[in-house]
Amino acid sequence: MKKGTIAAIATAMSNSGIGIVRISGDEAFEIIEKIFFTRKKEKIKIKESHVIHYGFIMDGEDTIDEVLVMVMKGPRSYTGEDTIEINCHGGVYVVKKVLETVIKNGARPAEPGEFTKRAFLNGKMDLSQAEAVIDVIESKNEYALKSSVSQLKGSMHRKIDEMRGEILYHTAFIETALDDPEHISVDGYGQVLLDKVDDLLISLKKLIDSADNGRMLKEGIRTVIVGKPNAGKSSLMNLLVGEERAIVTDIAGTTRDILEENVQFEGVSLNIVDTAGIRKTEDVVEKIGVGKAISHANDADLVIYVVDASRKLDENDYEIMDLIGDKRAIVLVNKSDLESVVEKEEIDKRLRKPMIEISAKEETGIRELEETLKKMFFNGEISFNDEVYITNIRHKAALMDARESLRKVKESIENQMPEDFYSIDLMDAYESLGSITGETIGEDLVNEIFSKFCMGK
Ligand SMILES: Nc1nc2c(ncn2[C@@H]2O[C@H](COP(=O)(O)OP(=O)(O)O)[C@@H](O)[C@H]2O)c(=O)[nH]1
Ligand SMILES: [Mg+2]
Repeated sequence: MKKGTIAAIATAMSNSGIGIVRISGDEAFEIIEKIFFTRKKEKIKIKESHVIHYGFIMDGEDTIDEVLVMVMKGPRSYTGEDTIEINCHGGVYVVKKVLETVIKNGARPAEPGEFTKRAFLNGKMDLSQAEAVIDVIESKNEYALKSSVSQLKGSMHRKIDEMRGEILYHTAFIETALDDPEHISVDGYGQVLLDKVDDLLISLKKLIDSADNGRMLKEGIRTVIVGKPNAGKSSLMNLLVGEERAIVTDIAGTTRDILEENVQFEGVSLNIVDTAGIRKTEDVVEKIGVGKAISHANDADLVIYVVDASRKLDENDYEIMDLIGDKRAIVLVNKSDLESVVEKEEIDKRLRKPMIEISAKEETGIRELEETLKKMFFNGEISFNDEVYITNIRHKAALMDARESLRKVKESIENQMPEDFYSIDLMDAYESLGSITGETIGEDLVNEIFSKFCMGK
């Protein structure tokens, strides 16, 4: 660990009510005592932990600001070290001046994420919890927040520890038995281990599969509105967003580029993309738009296919139906305020997807759309249970490595290989899982992870 007492501004760099300068390290108390005075310019001694003092930060004879100073003695602090937090007035200039004064008196500027890195290195949290700290900060919806907080409280840590515990137990048993064959027999142990490995593989599969949901919870469900020109896609977009974001006209080909908006829906984010109407066209710009529409539809978690009820299906509709056949999709039969001529049975026969009649103009059918969404993604109800969701690709990769190693163990058992073969792969799985909690990873990777943190965290 890089030594020294570190300091940084922990709050946003914009004018606000208060701004916080945080200091952590052996000299934190010494430094604050050099610059912190009462109104009568008497020194303030730091004795007790977890108290707040009122006073002034001074740079020599200059009074910089009137502040509150919070004292946390290690290990009872975020970093595990002696920590001072100076609450000053929240002006960008004044907060910077306070930080400068702290640095002049012996601290060095912290690197991004260095406070949390120290918390990790000092054993205050494991790596998965440290990573959850960024996730909490970056949470954009209720779900993302809840799953990050659950990880912060150690849900992932416990899950991983449990699996590692099992693996270690069996490896130790094999090793001891091989060392002491007269007293411990490994006869029939293959079957015992096989059952255990199968259990572990199931747990791993569940976690790995949760990554897709985890991503959707964290970043939002990638939703793409497609349909032929003039079906009412942009009108629907505006209705969902609640404002006139997309241009709506009766001229086919109005939307040429894609337009993305984020909508909150019962605690989940939908990232909705409005696209150019899909049709054969010679217009160069529109063609690019159509290409983009198709590629977005391919990557989507959810496709909303808008059909114009007042027109019959045409070749564009058939092309779209081919495109989205195997995607998670909802059919919205729009313009239900007009006389309906579209062949709904034909759509149903081809797609077998939920179909809802709406009118973007009269704003009807949106409730049904929401109900259908809930059913599709959350089995009818959106409730966060304490299940562990994987929201981090690093974790997912490590779980997949562990799965690979356990599959090799399984193979060795099935091929009746000697027992020492098992333990090598078991230990590999143990190591891979350990990289999630940070027990088995190198300094470089640790540094890389924390460098992505924000300043002052
Ligand atoms: N009657 C009726 N007209 C609609 C409805 N939705 C959209 N429109 C009209 O259909 C035309 C095309 O709408 P727009 O949203 O631009 O379609 P897009 O090309 O699919 O984006 C516009 O004139 C809209 O006012 C609806 O539910 N009912
Ligand atoms: Mg449009």
